[in-house]
Amino acid sequence: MDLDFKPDPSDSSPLYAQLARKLEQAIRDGIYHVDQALPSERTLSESLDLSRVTARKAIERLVEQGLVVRRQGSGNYIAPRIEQPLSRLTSFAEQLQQRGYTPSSRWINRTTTAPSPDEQLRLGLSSTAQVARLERLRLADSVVMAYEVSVLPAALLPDPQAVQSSLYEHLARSGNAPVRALQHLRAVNATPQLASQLGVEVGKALLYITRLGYLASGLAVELTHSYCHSDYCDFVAEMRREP
Ligand code: 16G
Repeated sequence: MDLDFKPDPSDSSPLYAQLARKLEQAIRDGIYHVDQALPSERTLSESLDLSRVTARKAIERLVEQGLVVRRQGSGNYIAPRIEQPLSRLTSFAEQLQQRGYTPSSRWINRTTTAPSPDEQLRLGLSSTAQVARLERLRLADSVVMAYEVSVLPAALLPDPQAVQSSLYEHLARSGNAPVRALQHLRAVNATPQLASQLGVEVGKALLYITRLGYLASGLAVELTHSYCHSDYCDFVAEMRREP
């Protein structure tokens, strides 16, 4: 290993914490690529002359921080990141599949309810219309990337329980996948509830995205609130200057 991960003798903090900090810096500086294997516990301990326990504890800390994911039987890898081009309307499942990850949903709730006044307004619903409400965690492999709540007119999604991993895939089967969307993006701090769902500290900055998706007919099909783990999600916009 060429990188300088050696502990600093003048630093009184525990060796594992020093090593974790140095590895964290290297990851944040982009020294490792997403999905690249982190040096193994053995490589770290042998090359830095540290005990295996120290190397293990340092790696454990990176795992807790969400910077590294463990893959059963093959080692530790730099955690996934999704780069979402803001000009293309894609689903979470598509974004992840493009990058070689396995998308999945951990369901919290799938029900049919009355809409809130805001949902009714934004989805353009009549006062008696019901909505399907889907609340779930979105995972890349085993890593929680986002917490999402999607609200759809019940007329377009009569059976929310039938949605499996991908909402768009399900909607596409009935010809109801959105073809256009308006998306708003801003930063929020994790509330205690969001923090526990995303496995981050309370107050951590999250990307909060609201998507209002429409059918070709102009009918609103989806109002989704996504709270994305900011270490994992990047939004990229290509811009052109008008001639
Ligand atoms: C993305 C969309 C969300 C959409 C979901 C469908 C963002 C910020 N949000 O997470 O609005 O409902 O994809 O994904 O990109 P699915 O088809 O995998 O369920």
